[in-house]
Amino acid sequence: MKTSTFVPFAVALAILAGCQGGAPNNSQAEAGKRPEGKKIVVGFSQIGAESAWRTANTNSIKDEAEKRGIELKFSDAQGNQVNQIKAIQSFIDQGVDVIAFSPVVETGWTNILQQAKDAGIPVIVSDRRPDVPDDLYVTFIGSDFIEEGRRAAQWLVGKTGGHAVIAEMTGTPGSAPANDREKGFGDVIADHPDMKIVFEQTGNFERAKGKEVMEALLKSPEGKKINVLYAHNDDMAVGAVQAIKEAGLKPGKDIIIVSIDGIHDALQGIVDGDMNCSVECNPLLGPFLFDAVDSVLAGKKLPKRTVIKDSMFTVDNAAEVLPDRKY
Ligand code: GZL
Repeated sequence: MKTSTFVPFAVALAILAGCQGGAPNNSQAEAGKRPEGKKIVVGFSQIGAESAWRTANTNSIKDEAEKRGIELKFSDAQGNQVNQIKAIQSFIDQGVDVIAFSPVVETGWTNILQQAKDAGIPVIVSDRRPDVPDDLYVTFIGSDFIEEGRRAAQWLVGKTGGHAVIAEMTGTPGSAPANDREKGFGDVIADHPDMKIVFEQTGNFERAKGKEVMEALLKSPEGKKINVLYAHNDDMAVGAVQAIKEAGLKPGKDIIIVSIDGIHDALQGIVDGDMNCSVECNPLLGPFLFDAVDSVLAGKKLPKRTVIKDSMFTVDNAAEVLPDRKY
């Protein structure tokens, strides 16, 4: 991504609603010719249902489409890129007005997105970035995962005084959040020679896998050395907490736990003292997505990148946020 605009949620919505001008592509040029009363049809290819974050993301998209009277053709790929590509192909064949998707991994999208472009169907990228030329999608709406990784590491430096033996539980291999959260975290701890990552393994963003990986780690020599777990999402961290407890250790104390997403169960873990920090990654992208759909169909120019503002939760603020946490 060449241009990156970091704006708060409300401001980002204003930007999406107010963008003017710009050369619409042929489908946008057709926008003025939509038959009266014809519903907007959006095809959305979702990754799957691997985490509480993903469920909240799906619910936000479905709820917003219903609220706006948009016909949503929704496909759950069960974590499989081939299924996502098939879904996008089907949306092209059906002649939907707009295609949106969250790419499970960064690579392998150029061909199918070129077909969407050739068919004159605008593509909006939600959540995760694909590694494709900028002209193959209209806009990318999602959080800055590198910054999330940096924030997790910066918090950990403060918590540990720059001394830590770290296990890193990574997200889906090849996915933008896994790549970027690893990079952001690594860039910060590189400045602290007494902070070392001694173990790295994927839990695929899944709670059960997070528990399995931690169970095995605690039985290994490295498991005796670590005093920090950095998990690329809260679901894996919550799974790891269960394994740490079953091994007779105190999560949040014997092993400091920092993760990303800001889901309810992580905030509860922080309040209970089992976890220590969760960097938020806002999943409620539905309003952004459908404002962008409206703008695209109205022929308005959109920023290539809209970065969603994220918060961070620790023992200082988790309790006040928890009661109203929707996901
Ligand atoms: C991040 C999103 C990630 C979440 C995980 O935007 O793609 O995928 O961090 C989810 O919980 O599975």
